[in-house]
Amino acid sequence: MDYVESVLEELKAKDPNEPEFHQAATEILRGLRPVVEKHPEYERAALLERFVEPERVVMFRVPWVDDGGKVRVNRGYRVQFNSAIGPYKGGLRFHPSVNLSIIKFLGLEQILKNSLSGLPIGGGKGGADFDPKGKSDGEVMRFCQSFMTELYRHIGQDTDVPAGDIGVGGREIGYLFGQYKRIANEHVGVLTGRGLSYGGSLARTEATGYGLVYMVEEALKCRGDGLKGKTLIVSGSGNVAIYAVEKAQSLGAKVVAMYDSNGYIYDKKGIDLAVIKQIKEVERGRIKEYAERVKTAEYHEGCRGIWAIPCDIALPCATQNEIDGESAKLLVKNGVKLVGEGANMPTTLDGIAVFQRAGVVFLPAKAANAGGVATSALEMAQSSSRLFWPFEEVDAKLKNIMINIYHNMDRAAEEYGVKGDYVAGANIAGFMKVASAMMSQGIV
Ligand code: NDP
Ligand code: 2IT
Repeated sequence: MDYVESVLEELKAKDPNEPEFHQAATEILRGLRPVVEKHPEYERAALLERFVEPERVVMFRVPWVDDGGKVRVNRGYRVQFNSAIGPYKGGLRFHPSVNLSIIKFLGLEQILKNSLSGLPIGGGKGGADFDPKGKSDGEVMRFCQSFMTELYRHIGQDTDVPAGDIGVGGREIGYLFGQYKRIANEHVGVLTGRGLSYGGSLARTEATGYGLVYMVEEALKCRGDGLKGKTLIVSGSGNVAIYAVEKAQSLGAKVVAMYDSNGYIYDKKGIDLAVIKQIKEVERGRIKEYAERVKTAEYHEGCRGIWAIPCDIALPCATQNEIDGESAKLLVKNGVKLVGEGANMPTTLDGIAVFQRAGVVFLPAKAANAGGVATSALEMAQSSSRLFWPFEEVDAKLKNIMINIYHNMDRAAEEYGVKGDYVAGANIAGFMKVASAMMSQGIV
């Protein structure tokens, strides 16, 4: 058994109940095989064993009182995975499915994503098995305050800087920041994705979706093509999905389908994003309501059916494992040419293999959705310098970062003999900097 497989075996034996973490580690480590073959010193330094072991894991009780006076208890997490190249950085996810396996897979991905961004940020991730859906603002606030009452002692602007993810948007970041400031007595950039009136950066809200589309446009441009006239499916209807649709439409693409966790809408005339924003950002409603308001649209219960709709480009922007091998085969059969991952690990290992065998251009999450965290790092820079940059300046930096990531992963894939395999390319390009920093810092 080679070095990569033996590390994977050991990891699965140590934590057998972490399937999402195993999946992410398998994708990453197998992509790194050409690197460890070229660098035998990495094995001598047990670099991969150290890379897959978080520097620190914090799990904590989050008690709060609901509107009916009932005491509720959730479980909170922060995985401080790797600080070789900068302070831990990564989002917080509030969703009932959250567990240690999910936070560890997200944290591992985050290390390489943050490295790819070219900015000095390490990898971390956190969250809770709390469901903000159906909760009042007061309940969400009390939950966030309780969560931060424990988390504050583990984070700091130079230590660990959380942000949003699924279920954590502007409202939650506001409540979390308010509680941090109250306890720590400092107004600093300890969280990103803050509101514009208290230290946030312009373009952070749009950054992940816009960044994804900037990379898609660059990949198409390098093939003598562009988004204009293309038909897209964008899954999800949250922060990432909405701003991916906005940018894709502004570049002349037609988005025909989106979903939330209950079902999908299909609007062959092209989705009216203003209606989606009203339902999702203002009313916190369900996507079903779109079909009640827009006559050309159909609504279907369940999510999977979305991948049977013919499209040129698919942008999965909801959650992990939304495209499995079967859905990937359907997309390929219906002519998909490019898949760009807005969500983290939205495609299963089987699904990735289907796309790659079919010659579909596959832009993996850690590269394609890095625009969010990259812009978070720009928010940190603005906080430290106590300045605000105009929208156009942040957006131009974001675009430049996404184009650079695309070419770095493309080059890395070619250099290591796997041209066009961006899964391996992104893993290699992201890992080289982390590996170099870890090797320089001794056995830590
Ligand atoms: P939001 O909470 O804003 O939106 C999530 C969307 O995905 C909602 O439409 C939600 O539907 C849907 N969704 C969530 N879980 C499921 C599920 N199990 N099945 C079907 N649909 C589901 O989150 P974001 O847009 O911020 O995040 C989306 C993805 O992008 C995640 O994978 C996240 O990790 C990733 N990401 C986010 C970044 C950011 O800056 N926010 C940066 C990089 C990656 P419903 O409302 O019904 O639950
Ligand atoms: O997955 C991600 O990159 C995010 N949720 C954003 C993290 C961040 O720190 O902005």
